[in-house]
Amino acid sequence: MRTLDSATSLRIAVQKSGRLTDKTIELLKGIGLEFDDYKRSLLVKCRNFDVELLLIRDDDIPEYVEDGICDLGFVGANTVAEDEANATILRGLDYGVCRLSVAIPKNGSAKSVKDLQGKKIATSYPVLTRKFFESKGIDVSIVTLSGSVEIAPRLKIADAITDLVSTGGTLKANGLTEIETIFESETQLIKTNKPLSEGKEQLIEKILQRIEGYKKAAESRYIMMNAPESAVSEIKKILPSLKSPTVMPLADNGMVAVHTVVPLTTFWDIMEQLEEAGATGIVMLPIESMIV
Ligand code: PRT
Ligand code: ZN
Repeated sequence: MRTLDSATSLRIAVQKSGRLTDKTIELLKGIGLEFDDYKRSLLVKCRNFDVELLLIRDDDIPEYVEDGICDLGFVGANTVAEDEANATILRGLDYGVCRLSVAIPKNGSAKSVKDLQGKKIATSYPVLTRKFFESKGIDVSIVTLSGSVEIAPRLKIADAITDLVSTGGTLKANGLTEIETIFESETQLIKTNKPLSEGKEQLIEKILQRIEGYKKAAESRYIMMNAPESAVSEIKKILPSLKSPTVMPLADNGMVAVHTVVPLTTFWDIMEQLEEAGATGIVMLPIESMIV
């Protein structure tokens, strides 16, 4: 059993309670990290790796990683960019997807961002917002609010806003229209730029490889089917598999079982083509993880 010395454990920052928490915990468990209830403690040690999770507000994550208090962090790209954090983005993760957009009152006089010249813009993202308007050569004054930005135009605090949007429901409910996207965001895994021990670097490499496999598995399906032996060459042409499919003889004369892995995006097209080629009893199974 490995000893878990907090001075040397790889420390990973995770949002304590919010939109990114469940998916991040699911991902960490999915790549094989075992830990106890993360809801009751701020610092959670992994049982099977020299890793500990620090559960904090998402806004604090870039700074903690920049300062080397945490070695890795899972946080929205919007937060990383707004903080202008000095950290390395290891990879994007396809959850927490949203965009930072400019929105204006539906029945207001402004119709495009150009019409916002000289106006007040409310936002929780002053850095990204300022950069955007500067890049367009539009002079605006920025009103920084920590939340409920969508109400600012109705309260006459601002003429327009920039805010995170996912479904667009919040903007609509507040009589606002999205007119331009400033920044596309998803969750990112970031790494400190402070020097790390060889052991930590190796562990990070391992975590990255496992995330790769976990993501690939989520995007793939294992498929099995039966087919007449004579149809195998046609079936092979249809299957865009990573390697050649496994073909096994069945007890029935002239019949074989074909097993392989296919990308989820093409699954339904492939299924129909396989049926036409003579495959029967096609079964699709999710894959928990795979080495890629
Ligand atoms: O307490 P803590 O500070 O940790 O959490 P928080 O309240 O600051 O953040 P949280 O949990 O709301 O969001 C964390 C991260 O999730 C954000 O930084 C983004 O990277 C990502 N994310 C994805 C979103 C959204 N989608 C999102 N829709 N963050 C916020 N929203 C809000 C948005 O601000 C607006 O109020 O949801 C509303 C719009 O949603 P729609 O669906 O109506 O368009
Ligand atoms: Zn926050």
